Amino acid sequence: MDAAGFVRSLEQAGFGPFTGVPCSVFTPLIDHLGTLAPDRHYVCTSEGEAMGLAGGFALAGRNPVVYMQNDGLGNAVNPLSSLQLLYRLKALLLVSWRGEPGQKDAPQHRVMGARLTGLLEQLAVPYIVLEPGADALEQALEKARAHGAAQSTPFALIVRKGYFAPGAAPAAVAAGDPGLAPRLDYIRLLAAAAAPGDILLGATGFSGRELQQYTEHPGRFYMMGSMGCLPALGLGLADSHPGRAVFVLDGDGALLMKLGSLATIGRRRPANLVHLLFDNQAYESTGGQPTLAAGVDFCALARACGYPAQESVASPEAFRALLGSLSGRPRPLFVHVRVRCGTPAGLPRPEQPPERMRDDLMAFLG
Ligand SMILES: Cc1ncc(C[n+]2csc(CCOP(=O)(O)OP(=O)(O)O)c2C)c(N)n1
Repeated sequence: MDAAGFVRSLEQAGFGPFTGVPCSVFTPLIDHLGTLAPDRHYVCTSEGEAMGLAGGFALAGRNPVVYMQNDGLGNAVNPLSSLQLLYRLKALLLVSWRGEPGQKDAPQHRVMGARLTGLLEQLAVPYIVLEPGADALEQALEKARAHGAAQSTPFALIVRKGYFAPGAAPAAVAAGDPGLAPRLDYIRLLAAAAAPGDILLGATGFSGRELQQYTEHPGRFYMMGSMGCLPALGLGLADSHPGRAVFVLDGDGALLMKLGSLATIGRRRPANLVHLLFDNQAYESTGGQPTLAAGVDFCALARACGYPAQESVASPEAFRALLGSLSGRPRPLFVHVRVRCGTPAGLPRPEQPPERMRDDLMAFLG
């Protein structure tokens, strides 16, 4: 399906504006939405927030569209149940079907992939699995429109991998500043400088995959999925292992999704935690869609939340110097690293199953 034609069909059927959080299934769609006026497409930070925004549009008599990965449906369940379904507010949900049973996909999609339709049924959100073609879309939109008119509650279109035809060179892709170094340059420096007993935690997105694939540090752990949860996971480990330094390798999309963890860490102030934010201003691993990071002063946020020290770094040389002086710095230390998009071609997904990664880390921790 051509993304521009898809948006045209939805808008002609009275749906809009659009908001949501990316999944690679929607890359051509979001690239196209990025070319529209900002009041037709709102970039936002989490699926739950997107449902709040949709609630406002629905109260204003509009028919908002929220796109999300099925993993992100978890974030949307709370407002769905106590906003949209409670107040009976319309929303058209576009939910990707990662981990569809019988299809090959990354492990983090297995549980939700198998439960997606059952979860929507439990929530009493009717759905259609979109079949290819304009006629199937027209019929689905007619059902969604009729449901909204009769029930005034959300309706979901489940979108499979490959539904959207790849677009031309995306106008909205945030490649970042080409004068900056890529994230992997920093991850390699960190892994080489870390003591053997340190813990290195990589977030969902490319920081975790690069850490897992391109370093050998025995204390590394890749948290695939559970986007935004890594700083809190790091705090749990840091407080349980005060003798080890814990490095949290975060992404800007992930941190923005659960910004509250800055306050949780800032209150507890673990003296062994270093929070590294690799800020490429993009959801790079789902196709490079822009995040809202541009213009956000992350060091000021960390300071305001109680981190006693913050650093901004924009070159591997400065990072190397910082690593050399870590022991003398107050912690938790927040390090804002400006990076450009870019990861080695063919970055593979880890072959170890998640349980194996858990076992490896727990064995390392003793
Ligand atoms: C709750 C939830 N929503 C959406 C996704 C899909 N997703 C996986 S990685 C990612 C982008 C993460 O962006 P960022 O933290 O900036 O890291 P980068 O991809 O740039 O490495 C998204 C949107 C997800 N896994 N979970």
